[in-house]
Amino acid sequence: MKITDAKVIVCCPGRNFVTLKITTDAGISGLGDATLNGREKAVATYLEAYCIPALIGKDPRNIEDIWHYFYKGVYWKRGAVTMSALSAIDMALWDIKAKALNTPLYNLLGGKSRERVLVYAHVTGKDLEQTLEDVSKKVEAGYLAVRVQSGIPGLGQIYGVPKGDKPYEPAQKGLPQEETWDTAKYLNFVPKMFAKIRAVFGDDLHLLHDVHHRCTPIEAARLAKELEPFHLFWLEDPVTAELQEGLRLVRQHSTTPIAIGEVFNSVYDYTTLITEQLIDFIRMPLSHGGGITHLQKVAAYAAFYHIQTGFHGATDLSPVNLAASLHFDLAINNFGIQEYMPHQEIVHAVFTPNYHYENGFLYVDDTPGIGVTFNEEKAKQYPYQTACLPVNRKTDGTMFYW
Ligand code: CS2
Ligand code: MG
Repeated sequence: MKITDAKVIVCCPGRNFVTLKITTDAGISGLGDATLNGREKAVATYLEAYCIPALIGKDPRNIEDIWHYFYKGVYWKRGAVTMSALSAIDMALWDIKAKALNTPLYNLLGGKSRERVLVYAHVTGKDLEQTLEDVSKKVEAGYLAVRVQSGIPGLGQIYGVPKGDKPYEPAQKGLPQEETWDTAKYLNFVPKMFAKIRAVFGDDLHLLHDVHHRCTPIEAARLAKELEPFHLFWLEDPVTAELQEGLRLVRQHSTTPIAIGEVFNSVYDYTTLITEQLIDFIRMPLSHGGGITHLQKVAAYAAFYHIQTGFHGATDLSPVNLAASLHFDLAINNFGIQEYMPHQEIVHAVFTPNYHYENGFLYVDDTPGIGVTFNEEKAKQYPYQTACLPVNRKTDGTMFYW
């Protein structure tokens, strides 16, 4: 079998997505998600200029060799753009292989370890009252796990809180919008929020929270310690994790489980975190972390340190990534939970998913391959629109992490 063509389709059905389609001489094609929120054109250009020409003529069945061609063979290694491109190539090759063997992808990953995938929903609100209402809505919808983000008294627009009634999409058209932040106000509010949620909804609902990289290690240690009575399923990205050893300070002070890695793109981002058991869940998604080939290795490595998966699954990762993640989630033993932010209906005009939600779980069907179909004609109706993630300043004007 030979790769005869490959192309990148950038489209914007409600938000931007980058999709790689690889076609073979057997008439089988595969899809990969190359979306990197706010940096879509960078990944598309890298694929078109430097990857696709080298893909033509290769045997798509040699996934491991092609992975290393675009990893070891590239002098300037790693990084979000290059690894998102490699992830999409890898995803598309696994899609082709499974289709060629006429089997759903999970069968190539060890088969089913479970029949369904536990997911968590996003709960949000401009204030505590609205947030509690949204918890109720998600519980009524059958979710067993919810990630809770809320507006902070005294602060304006912050991460995780939609504007008005629009669905939450952090990337906005044009140049980055500015948000403001006050860690002291945040640290004073969040424990009170979870105390209230536990008081109203009891102990069984899995509660998660995303700090979104905004504490110093000692601030994160304080927060993790103060949240212990509420038994969170996880506290996500408590600190910006370029300094992996920073998590030692958090670990010393709290038993609140920690999840990290949605902004990571290779195993090397995790080595200290995993080997020193500083985390409990790996978040690095298939579409940014080197695809199935690399995440198989990282998830296996993590398993020996009692660490589970909890893949990123925000709406800025496409249905191709979500479906591939579900196959992976079904197969591995150390699965933890899957993030599930349902895409807007308009997205399904272009991407036809092969998964469905039911009572707190996602189910993927037995369509061969990853199982998502992509309508190229429809995609043309939604041209790319420049959109950037916000930037974030402390209330004193200091530039901070978003
Ligand atoms: C968030 C993401 O889902 C999450 O955990 O951290 O929504 C993140 O803000 C976006 O993916 C950024 O594009
Ligand atoms: Mg996050």
